[in-house]
Amino acid sequence: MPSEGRRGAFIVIEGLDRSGKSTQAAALVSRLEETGVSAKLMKFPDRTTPIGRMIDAYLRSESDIDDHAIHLLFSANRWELASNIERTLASGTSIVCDRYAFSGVAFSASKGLPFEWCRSPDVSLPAPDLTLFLDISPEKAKERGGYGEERYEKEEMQRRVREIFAAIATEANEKESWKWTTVDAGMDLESVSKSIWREVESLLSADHGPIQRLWT
Ligand code: FDM
Ligand code: MG
Repeated sequence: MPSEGRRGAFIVIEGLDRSGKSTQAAALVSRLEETGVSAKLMKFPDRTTPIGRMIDAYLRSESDIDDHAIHLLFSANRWELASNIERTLASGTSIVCDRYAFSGVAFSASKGLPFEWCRSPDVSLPAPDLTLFLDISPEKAKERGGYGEERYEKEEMQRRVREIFAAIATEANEKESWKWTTVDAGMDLESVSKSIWREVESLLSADHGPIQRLWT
């Protein structure tokens, strides 16, 4: 139950493939619940919706979609769940989200689409209260069993994506419009969990205020 009608926190976990995002996101939800904080796991792309199924087919190379069009579908996939995010937070439940709009920009911009263009469809989505960027070198990521078969799981692409994530981090920290923290994801699972929990604990002890809007 929310205490004094306090809204939930919106925590986003970003990073490259094989950085441990999904594992850490699930672990964080469990830890929050153990601590008595109601929490829900979300992930983007959410492949279960009709738009999500189109994205899934694209990622598995079962369909070809223009780079701009697929970018807009990824964004639409967030917009179709935006009111759900707002309702959940308002009800006092926190959200841990595996990827969000930063992945949207990083992956599409790495294909050569203009950065500003990539950002625009996501402007004014609910903004995270905390973004944890799990940083890992593409070499180290590769050691963790290599990439799978999906469209973007290639070392060259991951390298470019990492550079764009770094640019987003710099901008986020300069403007301080939302809190972005880089976590060294090359450490063992336990150490990464500990770093994440330190950040989350300080977030939870602070007052969140109203939900911010992304890039406004
Ligand atoms: N991805 C993810 C994008 O290209 N744009 C987006 O907006 C999002 C959320 O989809 F390669 C890419 C990132 C990744 C792929 O993601 C599938 P998961 O986390 O592996 O399902
Ligand atoms: Mg993947």
